[in-house]
Amino acid sequence: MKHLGVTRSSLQPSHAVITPDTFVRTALAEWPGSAIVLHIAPVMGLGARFVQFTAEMPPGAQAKESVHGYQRFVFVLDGELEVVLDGETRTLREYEYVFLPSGMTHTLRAEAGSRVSVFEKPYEVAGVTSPAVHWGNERDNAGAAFEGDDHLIARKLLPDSSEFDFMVSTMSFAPGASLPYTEIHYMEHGLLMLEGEGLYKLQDTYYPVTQGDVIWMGAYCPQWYAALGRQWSKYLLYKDMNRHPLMRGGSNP
Ligand code: UGY
Ligand code: MN
Repeated sequence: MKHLGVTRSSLQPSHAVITPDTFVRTALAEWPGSAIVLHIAPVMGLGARFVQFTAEMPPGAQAKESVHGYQRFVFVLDGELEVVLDGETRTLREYEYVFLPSGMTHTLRAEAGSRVSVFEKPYEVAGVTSPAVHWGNERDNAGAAFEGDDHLIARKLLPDSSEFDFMVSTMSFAPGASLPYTEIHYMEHGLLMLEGEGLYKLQDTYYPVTQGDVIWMGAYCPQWYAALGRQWSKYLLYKDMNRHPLMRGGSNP
């Protein structure tokens, strides 16, 4: 839909839909040689408190931990990513991931051309133990029926523990399945459509969405999704969790 500037991308005060035809590749110092598509960031001016980006890494490209000490969640979309930590090296392939806590020294190295989805966030201290490194494979996670609907499977990719100040999940919908009701909650979301297509209702607008699209949903943005097409659809979903809302939004004492 490049013709005459037409696009499905739309930025609104409570949400944003960002489609691949509008992606701009840029660079980050911590990711030399990789093309970075920075989808969601506080500089949008809409209130986002985290960063979501896709790193397109040519073979051999490397990345280091954030010099600012941000927590990092890295999910491999395709390719092969070697992760080197203190005394531990693992190679992650499609749909495998790692959570790297604040300040954890590490190197990420693309062993083949790779695309990775990354979420970063400053850790919010809350009088609980800080989280440790966590590895996983989305495909090994059986998940659970969401609110009793076995045509809608939620897979939590991190432990459901208050040590973590965010959760990343996948939500899988059979064609025709939908969220059971319009959700309104104080947590925000970052979303990447991994598979399939459907209709996302955000605030008062229904958006057709498909594989590769990104969505930001701000706090309290009314949200509902229904899957269309002939195959299951699946999205990767970031959500801030387990922290008091008065400690949010940059107004910490
Ligand atoms: O749990 C959630 O917040 C999730 N169901 N939201 C969403 O899919 N938009
Ligand atoms: Mn939600």
